[in-house]
Amino acid sequence: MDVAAYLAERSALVDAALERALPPADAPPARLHAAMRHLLFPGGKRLRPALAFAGAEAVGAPAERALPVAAAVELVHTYSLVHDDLPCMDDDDERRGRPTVHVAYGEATAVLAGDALLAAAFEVLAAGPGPQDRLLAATRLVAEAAGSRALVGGQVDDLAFGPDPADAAAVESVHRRKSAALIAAAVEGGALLGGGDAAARAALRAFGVETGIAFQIADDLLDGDADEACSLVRTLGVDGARARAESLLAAALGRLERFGERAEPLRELARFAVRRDR
Ligand code: GRG
Repeated sequence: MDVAAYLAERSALVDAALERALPPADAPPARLHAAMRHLLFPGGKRLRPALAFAGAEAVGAPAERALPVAAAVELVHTYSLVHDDLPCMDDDDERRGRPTVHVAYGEATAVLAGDALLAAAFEVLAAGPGPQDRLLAATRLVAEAAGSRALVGGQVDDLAFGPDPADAAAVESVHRRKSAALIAAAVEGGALLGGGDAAARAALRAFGVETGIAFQIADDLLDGDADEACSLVRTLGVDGARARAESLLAAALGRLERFGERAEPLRELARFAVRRDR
C-alpha cells in the first residue's frame, strides 16, 4: 500500500468536509473566519483524519462513514496548534510553513479563532450523517480526548516541566494525554461510526494510544531539541527513545491481528507516523 497516496486521497475527502463545515472567509466577522481558515488550509499531514477513515475500514465499513469524526479531530487538532503557538504558550512565529495565526491576525483573534475551531468540531460531529446514538458516542469520545483528562491536562503538565530531565513515566503520561488521546479517539471514533463492536473498538483504541505515544517520540526525535524537558530523547537518549518508539509500534501492530487485511491502511499509517521524516 502506498501510504502517501492514501494520505493524499483521504486529505481530499476531509478537506471537502472541512470546507463545508466552516463559514466562508468573507462571511462576517471576516477577520475571524479568515483566521480560522489560516492554519486549516492547506493544512498539515491530515494524519488524524486518515486514521479515522482507516478505523472505519478496519471494521469493514466504507471510509466515508468516518467523515464526521475525521473532520472533528482535525478541527480539534488545529485549534490546539493555534493556541499552542500563542505567546503565552510556545510563542512560535511559524507553523505549517506559514506565519502562526497570532502573527498574521493578532493575539485576540487567534485565541477566538481557536475557540471557534473547537466549537466547529462538535458542530460537524453532531450534525452527522450517521445513526444518532453513534454520533453521540463519538462526540463524547472526542470531547474526552480534548478535555482536562487528556489534551488540555497534558498541555498543563507539559508546561509545568522544570529544567531537569523528567523520568520516562512522567514524559509518557504527558504524551498519552497531549498527543495520543486525540489519535486514539480518531481511530476508535472511525470504528464507532463504521459500526464496530465494543471489542473491536477497545483493540483499536489501544492501537491508537500506543501509536500516538510512539508518534510523539518520533516527533521529538525529528525536532532534535535536546533541551526539551518533556521528551524521551532527553531522558533516554536518541537510541533509547528510538527503541521505545519501535517497541510501542510493535505492540500497536499486534492489536491489529484480528482485523486481517482490512487493517492494512492502519498498519501503514502507524509505520508512517513512527518512522516518518516530516
Ligand atoms: C493548547 C490545549 C492546547 C494544547 C496544545 C497539540 C498541542 C497541545 C501542542 C502542539 C505541539 C505539539 C508538539 C503537540 C504534540 C502533538 C504533535 C506532534 C502535533 C503535530 O502534529 P502533526 O505532526 O502536525 O500531525 P500536522 O501539521 O501535520 O497536522
